[in-house]
Amino acid sequence: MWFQRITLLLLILTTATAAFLQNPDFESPPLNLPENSNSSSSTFVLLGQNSTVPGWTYQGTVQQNYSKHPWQSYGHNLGTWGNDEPINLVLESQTTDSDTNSSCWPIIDTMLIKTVGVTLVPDNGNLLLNGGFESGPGFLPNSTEGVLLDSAPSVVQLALRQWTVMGTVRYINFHVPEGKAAIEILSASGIQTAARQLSERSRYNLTFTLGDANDGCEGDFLVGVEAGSSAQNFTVKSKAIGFSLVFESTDEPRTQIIFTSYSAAHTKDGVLCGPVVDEVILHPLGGGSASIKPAWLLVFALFCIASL
Ligand SMILES: [Ca+2]
Repeated sequence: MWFQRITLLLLILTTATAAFLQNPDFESPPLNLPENSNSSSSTFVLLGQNSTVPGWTYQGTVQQNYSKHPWQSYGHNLGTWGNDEPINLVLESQTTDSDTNSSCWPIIDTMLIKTVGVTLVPDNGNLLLNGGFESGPGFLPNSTEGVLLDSAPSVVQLALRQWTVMGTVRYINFHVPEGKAAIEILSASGIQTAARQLSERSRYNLTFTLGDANDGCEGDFLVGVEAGSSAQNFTVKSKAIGFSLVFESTDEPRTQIIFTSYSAAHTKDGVLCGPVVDEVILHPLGGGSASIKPAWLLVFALFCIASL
């Protein structure tokens, strides 16, 4: 079986709707190939001026790639648009001063657009939204490598809702401690979220699960956890285990919750890997609801009424 992919040298563009892309995996072969091209004997086939890729237009130099490589999937937030509103999806490689003469360029393959709900609902009194990482980018069918998430200039550009990424993390759907997704923190990277409207000078309990993704990572992991003014390091073995950190809120309007991996780990194949975090839950110490500000309760009550 051929694996057909596009080498992107300048710019490739398609028209998309919220739930549909034509030829998202480039399995429909290009048309009107130059006469001297032969995809059965060549890894790369240069597309001619009159060649067309179903569902796509392109500018610059583009090649069809028939080889098989190890791949990495990335997730990105595309923002919002109206129902049935067509959009242009543009993928463009960019040069830097150091590689203007480079002959190596990115290869792209399957694209998946997943719609997500507008509102996240608090889960079982958890003061953090999306603490179980269940709202994030989609996974490609039969994919086992997860989805890489890089740090983004703005939180709205990140496909993992309510969290920001420092460095690079992997969104995974395998060997997950809870639900259908979790975060694997790669070397020297981290994730951060914020709890809002906590009562001042009140004590809270942050619980979370740490483990590994069963992906061949070797050794123990050192994970730093910060909550408000409290910070503690945790040594993580392979088996997923629950941990907790008690902290006292400050008078800041937002209390930052941060997980950082201090371990530089690789699998035996040389792929970056790291500790997995899931089930991040924030509760007032003692489990009562008195530590939630009345304004926050009012917002939640209005949301419930609006949902009826
Ligand atoms: Ca989860």
